[in-house]
Amino acid sequence: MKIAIVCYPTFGGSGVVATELGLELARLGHEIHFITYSQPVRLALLSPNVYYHEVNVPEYPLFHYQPYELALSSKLVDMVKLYKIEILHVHYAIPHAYAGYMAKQMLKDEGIEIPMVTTLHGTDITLVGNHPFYKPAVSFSINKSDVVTSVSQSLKEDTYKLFNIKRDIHVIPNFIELDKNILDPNIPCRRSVMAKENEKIITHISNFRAVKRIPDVIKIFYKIQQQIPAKLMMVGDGPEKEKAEILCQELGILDKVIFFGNSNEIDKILSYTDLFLLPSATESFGLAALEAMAWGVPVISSNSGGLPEVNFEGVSGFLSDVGNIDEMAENALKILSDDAVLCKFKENALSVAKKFDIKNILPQYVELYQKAIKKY
Ligand code: GMT
Repeated sequence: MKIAIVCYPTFGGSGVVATELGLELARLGHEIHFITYSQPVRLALLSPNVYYHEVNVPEYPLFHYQPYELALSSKLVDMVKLYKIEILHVHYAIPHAYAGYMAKQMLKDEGIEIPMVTTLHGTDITLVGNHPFYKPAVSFSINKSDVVTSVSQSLKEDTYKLFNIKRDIHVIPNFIELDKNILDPNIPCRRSVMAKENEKIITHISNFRAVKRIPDVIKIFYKIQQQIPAKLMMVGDGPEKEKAEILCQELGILDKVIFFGNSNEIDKILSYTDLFLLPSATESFGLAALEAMAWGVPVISSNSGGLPEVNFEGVSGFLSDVGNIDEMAENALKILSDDAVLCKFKENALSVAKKFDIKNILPQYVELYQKAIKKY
């Protein structure tokens, strides 16, 4: 199949999922065209069957806001015609599903019919898309998609609750490429850069937005390090980062916390991690938690949104109500204080992650694509 993938090219989960999906489809021999405003961070361009088409939005002083949707829909039309693309897969409803629908209409006018799959990722429904300023356009473009998928059952239910959706929503969970999780033995062990031998390594990875409840991460760690020697790895960047650094200083733990910023060494960091923290206010799936589990790292998370579908209570970690940092810290200590318990949770985390192996998930997308193409 010739498939166009539209996504955000940044470190966010939706862009990561879209990129990994495209790369795996390309490995299977499909022709994949990524269409976005810059090269997706995890995209290796020198892969067979992979194309990247940049959407350029010329700056024009008349425009207070540059019209990205317009440029994207025009680019989609041009690329579909040029490469004879058979299906559009847009990740994140805003504005991608909207631009995709416009492209479909323009193509129809020229006698080209092409199906569109829209994958809902979370904030496009629960935080941003739900805003009254966007809601009619988001409802419309979801209803006009040929196939709609969501990354968890919880997100599917939220979508039906928040919007007037008349279409079926197929739940296809996010995935992980487990075969990739092997560190190059030629790269020297760098655990010592992060922590001393006797210190446990605790990690949080996110875009440091308010929804991630960064102060909770710090406060949970504060309680943990009072009981056992530990270090906290804070990976990622965003609006809450500076406040987090100040909080660490106020609590007197700045020397026990490393702020990495956006890192390309996530695999290395996770491979040395003992526990992952994700106390988010809402999380449609929690891809970062799954990535940690795939390295055999247990997870302490909130129980919001789709997290219970990924982190299994008492198996791969523990889940608590949002904001219950005392319980989260207690559960973290339950896991970390006894090496035998930690070892069991590590094993469990990896076996839960195996359920989300890309090999099990990818055929579900392929089947939907094939059915959608056949219908046209
Ligand atoms: O978590 C974010 O703020 C980024 C956002 C995104 O669109 O990249 O993540 C959402 O999509 C991810 C991939 O499907 C999910 O794993 C995240 O749970 C979801 N974030 C939220 O629902 C807050």
